[in-house]
Amino acid sequence: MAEEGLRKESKIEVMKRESRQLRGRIADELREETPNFSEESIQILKFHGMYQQDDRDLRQQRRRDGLDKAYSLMIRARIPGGVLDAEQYLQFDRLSEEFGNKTMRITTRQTFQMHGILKENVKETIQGINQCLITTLGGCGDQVRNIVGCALPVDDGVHRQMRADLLQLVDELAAKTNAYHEIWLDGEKVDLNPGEEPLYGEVYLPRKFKLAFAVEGDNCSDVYDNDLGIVAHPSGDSIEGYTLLVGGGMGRTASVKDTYPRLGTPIAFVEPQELVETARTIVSIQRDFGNRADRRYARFKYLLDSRGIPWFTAELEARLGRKLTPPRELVWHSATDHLGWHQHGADEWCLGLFVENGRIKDEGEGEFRLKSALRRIAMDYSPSMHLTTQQNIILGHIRAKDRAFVEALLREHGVMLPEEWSVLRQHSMACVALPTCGLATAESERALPLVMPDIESMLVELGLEDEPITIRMTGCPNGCARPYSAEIAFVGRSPGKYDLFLGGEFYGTRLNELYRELTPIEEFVSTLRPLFLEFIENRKDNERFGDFCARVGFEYLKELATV
Ligand code: SRM
Ligand code: SF4
Repeated sequence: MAEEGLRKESKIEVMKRESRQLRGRIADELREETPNFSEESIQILKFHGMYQQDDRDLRQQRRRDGLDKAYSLMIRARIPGGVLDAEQYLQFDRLSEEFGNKTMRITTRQTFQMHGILKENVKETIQGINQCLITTLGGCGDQVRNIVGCALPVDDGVHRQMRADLLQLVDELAAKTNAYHEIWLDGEKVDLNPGEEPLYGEVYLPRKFKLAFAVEGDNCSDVYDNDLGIVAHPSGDSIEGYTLLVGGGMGRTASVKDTYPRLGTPIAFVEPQELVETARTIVSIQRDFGNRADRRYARFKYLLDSRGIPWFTAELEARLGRKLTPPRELVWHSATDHLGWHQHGADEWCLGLFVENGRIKDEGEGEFRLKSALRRIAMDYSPSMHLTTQQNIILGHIRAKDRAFVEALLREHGVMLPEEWSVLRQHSMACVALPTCGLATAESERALPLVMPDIESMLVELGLEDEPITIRMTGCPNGCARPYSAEIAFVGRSPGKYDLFLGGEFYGTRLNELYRELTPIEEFVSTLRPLFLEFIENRKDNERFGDFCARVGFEYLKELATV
């Protein structure tokens, strides 16, 4: 499949090539008084960090009323490692109120998305984001995406070095086109010069490319799910080197059987000073050999599987001009997000807050007002803000004497402290899905909060309420909430129906498998209940739910379900 597709360039490759390093007709279309962009511009806009969408809740009614779709844009920033200061946070807050749908969404790649921005306001929104020194270039598109890593603001040598290396990679691997400045920031037009994109050339990458950092032992950022996972090995207060994993990715198409999720394969250990060159070379191999004919097979994982890891390492060694050192063994003891209070300096504390499915919003008067609470905290205490890859937020650099005030502010706004959420909820994620995602075939962000109380009640009844279990939902098989590495996953297939996957490993090192296709949402609890009963009965010492399902096997579990 992947090889076969190498013959003819896909339509999007042609669009990229003809876009003159991401210019296309965007600037002209911005001046036109239409509510939407052309198909060609939509594709190029992705590279600038935005998606054209329409409100799918309104589609039918508008069609009946003879109206066009309710178009708007989703804008995704690029926030390396998820770190913001309070002023930057407040700028997103202001922009989402003025131009967006008044919510902000922490994504599974620790950045912000704003939804509902009208075409006429998009330029001002981008300028507002840039005013606080954040870009949206690289938020989406066929290039290196937001580089993620553990968000805990630990100020030791290891985390400082990792952050510095992460930023160096952002610098090295980011698109360099001047188109972004020309279009959005009214920058001076420069003549196209062939060196404008030293890494990407004219056609960028065949597909998105994702990188994640972790410190050995703590896989909170799901390194295995990335095209390139980078695991730091500390030695005292510094990093001795990194183990690199290649070819992770979650996306699959339910109807195309030879698309699949894959976990990264450890291939090498590199010293810190070798990291940037090695990462850049890995990206260049995908650039030169990745499938540019069929986008379904264009991710790096398909290149690796079609040509094989030995081919890849040989190519990497040839390009680097040196032999690779074998990877270190990876041992994990945590993958939980860093919720609750942690001390990270002499008089500095951080508070990891659980944000249900990443949505920062206010709901009604006096009830749940997370957005107002965070605004007040940002204004009064100026914490650093750290978005996590599990859609949560950590407020950093809070002094001990302010802790009680911060908690009081949260309570005043109806915001629960992390420990007040169930253990299951703390390990849950859902992708956006409806009404904005054009690819959703089922609800996700709006559905998970509705089904969780019943699952939680069942776990309380069975005495399993303290059991950490990763549980994730998506509105289609694309895998935006990384469902295939969770212990339990509901993957939307059609309205109200989900494929149920089980048996992932808690630390994200084993993929789950399809247990029951097209499970109606009303049957989640009745489907899971016999499995949990069996788990209580037959688990080995401290065995986790995912490991138990994988050990006993689905045939056995399915028999139980029919008893
Ligand atoms: Fe994703 C496409 C949302 C993380 C795999 N993803 C989309 C789009 C843009 C839909 C579209 O193409 O029209 C979604 C926009 C929804 C909306 O209304 O906002 C969307 N993806 C998201 C976010 C916001 C989910 C979330 O709830 O947080 C995440 C934004 C991350 C970011 O800040 O960059 C998001 N997407 C992911 C992840 C998880 C990750 O990267 O850690 C994955 C799986 C990992 C991977 O890439 O393999 C992921 N998204 C996809 C895919 C499948 C790609 C593939 O290899 O087949 C698509 C569809 C596509 O690219 O064709 C997709
Ligand atoms: Fe949309 Fe599917 Fe991604 Fe969910 S998993 S945000 S439904 S593309």
